Amino acid sequence: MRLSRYFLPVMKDTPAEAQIVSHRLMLRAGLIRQMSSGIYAWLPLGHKVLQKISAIVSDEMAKAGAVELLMPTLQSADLWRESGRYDAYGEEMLRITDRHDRDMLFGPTNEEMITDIVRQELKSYKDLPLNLFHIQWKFRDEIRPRFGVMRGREFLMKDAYSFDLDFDASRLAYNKMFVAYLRMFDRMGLQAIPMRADTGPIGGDLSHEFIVLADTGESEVFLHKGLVEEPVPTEIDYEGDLTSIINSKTNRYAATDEIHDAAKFEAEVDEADRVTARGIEVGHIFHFGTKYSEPMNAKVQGPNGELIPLQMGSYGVGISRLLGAIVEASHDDDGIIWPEAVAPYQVGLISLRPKDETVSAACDDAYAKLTALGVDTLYDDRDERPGAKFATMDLIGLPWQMTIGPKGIEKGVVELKRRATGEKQELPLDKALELIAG
Ligand code: 5CA
Repeated sequence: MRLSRYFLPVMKDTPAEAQIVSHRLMLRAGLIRQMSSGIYAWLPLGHKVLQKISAIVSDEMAKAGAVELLMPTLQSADLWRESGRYDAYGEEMLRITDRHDRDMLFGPTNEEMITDIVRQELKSYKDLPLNLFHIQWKFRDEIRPRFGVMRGREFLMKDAYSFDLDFDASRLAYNKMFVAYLRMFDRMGLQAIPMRADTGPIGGDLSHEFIVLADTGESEVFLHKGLVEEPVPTEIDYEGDLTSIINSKTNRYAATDEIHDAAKFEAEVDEADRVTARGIEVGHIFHFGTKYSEPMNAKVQGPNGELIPLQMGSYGVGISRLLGAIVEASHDDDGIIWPEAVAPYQVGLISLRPKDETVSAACDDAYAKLTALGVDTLYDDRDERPGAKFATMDLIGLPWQMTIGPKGIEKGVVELKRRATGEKQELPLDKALELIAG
């Protein structure tokens, strides 16, 4: 992509309304703009990261056996009356009336809707297990939207829903999602620590939050130091035994402030191993059995012909919140440092003299070669001062910067900079391409 034809409105100054670094950097780097309180437009660069994150989430869901669909944002209030949550959900639900005076709502989550879809189609235990997920915008009329996309009113969520015949099968579905979450956050360059949590308005008997440690996190967390260092397996056999992976991630003390037990923490964890920190909840998984299937009459025929209510769980990831969490976890004074897997472009190509024909020809050549190698490149071909170009590239945080100017061309080299370390080297173009593509 040529920057001269792109839409990247960066800001030099720190926006006054932003209290935390990720919000400031997301505004400054031209990822988002606020349209009203807690509602954001995703500008091209931000939109691209959103898509990268969504693709990783979808991929890990598919590997764990979940199947993607897409449900609407608007829902009928009647479904929520069936489950009993229409009144219980309270002020956070945005209620809408259509022209026929029918009560609608902008979905804050989809347990009722997916239960409705499934109860109409599933007849027999032979149709199980089933796990369906979608990535769709949600609306929650948060009393205090803040920290940019971290606590928005409109936000993008991945929500998966599992359906099983009995408790054991349902726990297996929960475990698969648990492990898939470890993988997906790890692929995004994040260390997300699972913690037992309160089930809140979703309900149920078991839930875990996945928390990224960051000073600006909204929740306080307490955990054993060893959990931070626990590695995530690179490949997972979902047909194999997942309990050892889960145990290694849960057999030491870890709790959010909601269910923290100070006496237990002190008894179980040596003082030297105690971590008290702040964290961002990037995912939350729930096992709630028949909480929705009973009242909504979602049943299948069991092996002996009897009708059995479905055992369910739901599994959420805050996709738009993840951008904020990743920026909190990965930035420096100059701007964002995108982990490779979620970076909007892999390389920023900087032309030092776009008006010089030789330099332009060399840059166009490098751009064509990068593109041919499948390397997504943002090519700064604008007629701007080099200083401003470098500052923009550092701000938007692409993993590599390749700079081409008249001096380098004379020497037969380009300059390659690694954004994460600041390390620079001069080398011939073909060597630089090898390094980037390898
Ligand atoms: N139905 C369940 C799971 S599918 C559910 O809604 N869970 S949740 O309420 O915990 O939300 C799932 C994830 O969405 C959270 O872990 C969080 O990462 C994200 N999220 C929740 N509220 C917001 C918000 N206001 N702004 C941005 N992300 C949010």
